[in-house]
Amino acid sequence: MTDDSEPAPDTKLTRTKEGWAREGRFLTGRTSRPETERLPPGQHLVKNWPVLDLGLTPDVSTDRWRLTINGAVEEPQIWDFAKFLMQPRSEETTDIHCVTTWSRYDNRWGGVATRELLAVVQPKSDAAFVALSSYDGYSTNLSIEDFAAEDAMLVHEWEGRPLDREHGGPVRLMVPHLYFWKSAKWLKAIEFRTKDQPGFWEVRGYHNRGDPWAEERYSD
Ligand SMILES: Nc1nc2c(c(=O)[nH]1)N[C@H]1C(S)=C(S)[C@@H](COP(=O)(O)O)O[C@H]1N2
Ligand SMILES: [Mo]
Repeated sequence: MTDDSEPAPDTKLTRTKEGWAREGRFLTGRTSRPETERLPPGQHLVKNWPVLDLGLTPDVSTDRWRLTINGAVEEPQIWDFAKFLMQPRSEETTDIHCVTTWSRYDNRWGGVATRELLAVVQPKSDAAFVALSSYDGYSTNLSIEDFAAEDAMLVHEWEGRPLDREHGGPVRLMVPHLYFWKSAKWLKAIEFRTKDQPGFWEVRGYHNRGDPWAEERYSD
């Protein structure tokens, strides 16, 4: 496991993706809606499941995994893996859309719906954003509405098996209506906030929201 205070690495991929944001790479200028077009503009389908991250793969066993949920909530939580498994279970089959232009259809997930988590922690009325942080030092941000999407989940299973470590196991976020960089792997903390806090890619030229059908790839 990597140290929490370790700065995010300046890898070749990180520098390349920052360059894409500056150039507006892959923008088609088209807009489409999920109801009419399953594949968002500028995306292509893949059958395999690529691994994308900062190049660190934290080794967090289910024994040592903890999820801290705090900030503007009535009932802050620290869940261990057993407590996570005690929450009502959900299953969803969703598509993945990565900003680097690959999409993958029909991923079957098992885990806990974000709506179940919201029911437990009870966000205060002025909580408008969530800040997610991960065991590799990664961070990302969502509006509370996007976090609360009906099909958004904290997932620990993929295709009926434990989620692979390289894909964010033991537990990652899965928010299917936004680009996949919003779906933090190796989830460590969820902070409910009254003010937004842009994350790793959001401060490096990527869009604050990231709707694939509106091609919200970059910040301008
Ligand atoms: N903790 C963490 N979560 C992360 C990332 C990361 O580097 N660290 N990368 C994001 C990006 S850019 C993508 S496309 C997806 C990739 O998930 P996958 O490797 O399972 O395909 O994870 C997202 N979540
Ligand atoms: Mo990505």
